[in-house]
Amino acid sequence: MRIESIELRKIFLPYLSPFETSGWREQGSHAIIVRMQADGIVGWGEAPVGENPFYNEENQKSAWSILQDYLAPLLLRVDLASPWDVTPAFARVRGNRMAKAGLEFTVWDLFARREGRSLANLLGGTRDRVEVGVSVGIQKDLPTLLAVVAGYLSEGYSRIKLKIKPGWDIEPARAVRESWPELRLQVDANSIYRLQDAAHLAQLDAFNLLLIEQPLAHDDIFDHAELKRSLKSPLCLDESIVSPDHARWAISLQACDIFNIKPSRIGGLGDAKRIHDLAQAAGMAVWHGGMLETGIGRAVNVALASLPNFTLPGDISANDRYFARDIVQNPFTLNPDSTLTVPTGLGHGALVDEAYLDDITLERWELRA
Ligand code: SMG
Ligand code: MG
Repeated sequence: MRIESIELRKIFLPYLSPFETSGWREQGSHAIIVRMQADGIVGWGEAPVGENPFYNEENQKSAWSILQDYLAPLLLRVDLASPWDVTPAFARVRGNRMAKAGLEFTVWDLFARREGRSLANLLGGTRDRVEVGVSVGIQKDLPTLLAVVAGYLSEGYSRIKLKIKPGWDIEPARAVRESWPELRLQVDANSIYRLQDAAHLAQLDAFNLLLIEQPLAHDDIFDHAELKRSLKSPLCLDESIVSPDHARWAISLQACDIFNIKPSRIGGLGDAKRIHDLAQAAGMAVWHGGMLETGIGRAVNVALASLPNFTLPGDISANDRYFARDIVQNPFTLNPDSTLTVPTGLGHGALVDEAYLDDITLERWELRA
């Protein structure tokens, strides 16, 4: 397959409410949306970069320039035998994995459409529904947090993740656990703690958590291995696992019990599937994370989460948890059993609302072969 054109758009799509983590607060999606044409087919993808380089090193401006100056021109020069050829074609460009993923997802969508298959089917998905939960940002006080959690539970979500930071960790976890003794509950620190906080973090063991996600540095594996020995709660890595090699190192060092897999963080679906397979072979569970994607990235995530070793609920909530209006005509809705239905149509299945996408586009750029 030769890609004939690549169109990029910078967007701003406001969230229903700001999302706050241990290190930043964002008001909306600053993703880059990708549209490609090949063999008379149109494919769509998303690089779910943020406004600022606070989750990883990338942001909307950096991804915009790396895509235009390097990745899009490289992709137009390759004859693709399969979507697996994209990642090696980008190997000379270090890092910048979300920018790479935006293009790689789109190529998977094109191949799936050309073969008349769904993306989930092409990836080897085995489920028709995926279990999901909600990631709840840091709130102004405990009563507000309990009201927000109660709201999501009443919508039918059966697993809650709390964002934590020093001063907003033990008490929020305790308050939610006391209110809902049976709730599937987990926490995510986004790299705010250090190894010397081990005794403090061990207090979270009292709350029967599914997991504690990424307490230590974004690029650490070594200290997490030591921290894990002092925690009873399962330890999960997110930011630290950016490639199959990182996954292999973490497994070998016994640095965690569980991986959060986000194909955007990993540079694409190919390497995300490799990590899924490595974890499965090592007897380690994985679950699907989220980057508050628009309906396009969300459809990609749902397809990947249909693979067999995704055995814990994903941070892949229904579109209406994020946006008053999304840029797709077929948003996911939550099933009563806290699942989303895996699309069975062509490609990832998101039907882009191009008129609304135009409305929220800040800048457009196109490259033709
Ligand atoms: O997509 O529902 C979602 C958000 C899930 O908490 C979530 N993601 O570290 O796992 C994580 C965070 C990163 C969000 S960055 C804006
Ligand atoms: Mg995380």
